Amino acid sequence: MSKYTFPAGFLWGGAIAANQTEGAYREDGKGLTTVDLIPAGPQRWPVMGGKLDAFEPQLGLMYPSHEAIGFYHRYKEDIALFAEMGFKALRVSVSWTRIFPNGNDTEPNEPGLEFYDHLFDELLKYGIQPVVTIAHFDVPVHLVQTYGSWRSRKLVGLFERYAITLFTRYKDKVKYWMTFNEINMLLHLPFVGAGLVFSEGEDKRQIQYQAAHHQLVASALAVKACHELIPDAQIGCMLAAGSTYPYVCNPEDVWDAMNKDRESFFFIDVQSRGAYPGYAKRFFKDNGITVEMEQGDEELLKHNTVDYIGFSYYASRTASTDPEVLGRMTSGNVFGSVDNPYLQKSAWGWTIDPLGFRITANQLYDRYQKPLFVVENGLGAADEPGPGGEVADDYRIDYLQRHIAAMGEAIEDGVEIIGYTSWGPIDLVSASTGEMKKRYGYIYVDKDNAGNGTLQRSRKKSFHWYKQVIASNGGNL
Ligand code: BGP
Repeated sequence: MSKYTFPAGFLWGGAIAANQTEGAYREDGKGLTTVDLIPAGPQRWPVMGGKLDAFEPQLGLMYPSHEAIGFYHRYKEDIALFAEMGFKALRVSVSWTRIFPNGNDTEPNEPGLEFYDHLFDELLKYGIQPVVTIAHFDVPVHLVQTYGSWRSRKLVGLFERYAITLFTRYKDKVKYWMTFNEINMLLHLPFVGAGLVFSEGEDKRQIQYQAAHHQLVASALAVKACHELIPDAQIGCMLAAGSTYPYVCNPEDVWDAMNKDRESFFFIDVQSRGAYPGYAKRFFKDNGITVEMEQGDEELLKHNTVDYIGFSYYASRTASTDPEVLGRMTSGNVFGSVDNPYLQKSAWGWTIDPLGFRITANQLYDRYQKPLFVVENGLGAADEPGPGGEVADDYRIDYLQRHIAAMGEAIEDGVEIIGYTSWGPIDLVSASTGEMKKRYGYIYVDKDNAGNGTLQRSRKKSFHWYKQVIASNGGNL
């Protein structure tokens, strides 16, 4: 029996994204999107960082996301399983190129709109609230080719039109929205976050911050439109969160850790407080970055701030200014964190830090004083079914149990949290590796890294555990 009390109506559930689950990447008129061009394997990281050779999938490379887990055709079966676990919410994303295959088409693609109509109807049938991310790591490839993606102001209006199309169509079905998934990822994986491709010798930071401004303006326009078109909806931002600790108490490390956090907070400071913070202006000045704004941008940002702070939390980060410590950086983390000797790590080198979750939640609430929504959290592991066919994922239960307890503590600390949608309630394609091997699900999907398997779904041990967590509103961890 846990000692935590979660608010009535707390939104327990899970979170998935179109490109990591749907597959059907060219069906029913869908256009190519940036994520369709990111292969698994050694080319993945260079492409995610903005080195792209061709604007179409390449022969001989693997793109597991093209089929993914076939959610596009199996969503009814999957939603029935989520309903069996008692989900109150499912976070999904809409694939931009199902709606506007080229991003700048004159009319939206009706079959794409219908797919999400059916998806939302199916969720609502079970009383599951759809929580919709408008852009989860995808930009229409046509817009990358034609305008250089978010480096161009042109994307602002096209995104606004896309968002308005969604609000108008789904206003009676969707009451929770989010603009850009992990908006700060634009700085770390620019092709993933903003479809940015760089040529040799370009000033990347200048381009990234200009693109960031365009996304921030686009986000504010979407907030404005959402408030006008669906007055009873809530629309939030989404941050890849995780506090940064100083490696030692040397003030140099403390200052470095603070600035690393500010790199991320910058986006939310604009989206939630409505203005560019002083530290960002100083950073631009010191680094010769000029962010071009149009007249009216500042007013727009000021008056169209988000209703809640959505965030993902997987791990905390650690910063050091000591060259010797920096030499021991952990591999495979996009934030350039150094090893924290107090913490264990997952098989993929992500720190496991439940107290860090409580710290992060407190920090975000102290800073923004707005409701928080935990829209991703979970443990990626290489699950193997046992002899009886069931995955006994006690390690996942342990991770989630400790993190949900930390969230309970944060709520006791006075932090307002409206929901918790753990990442990948059904196994899906990993964003960082592009593979199936790194699994997060309560539901196992029979598909291996080479793409073999029946795609059959089966319940893991954690399925039964999460079901009773939800049934007891977190009382039974
Ligand atoms: C976040 C993304 C998700 C998701 C998750 C887990 O950054 O919003 O799309 O994939 O991380 O990451 P990974 O799949 O690399 O384990």
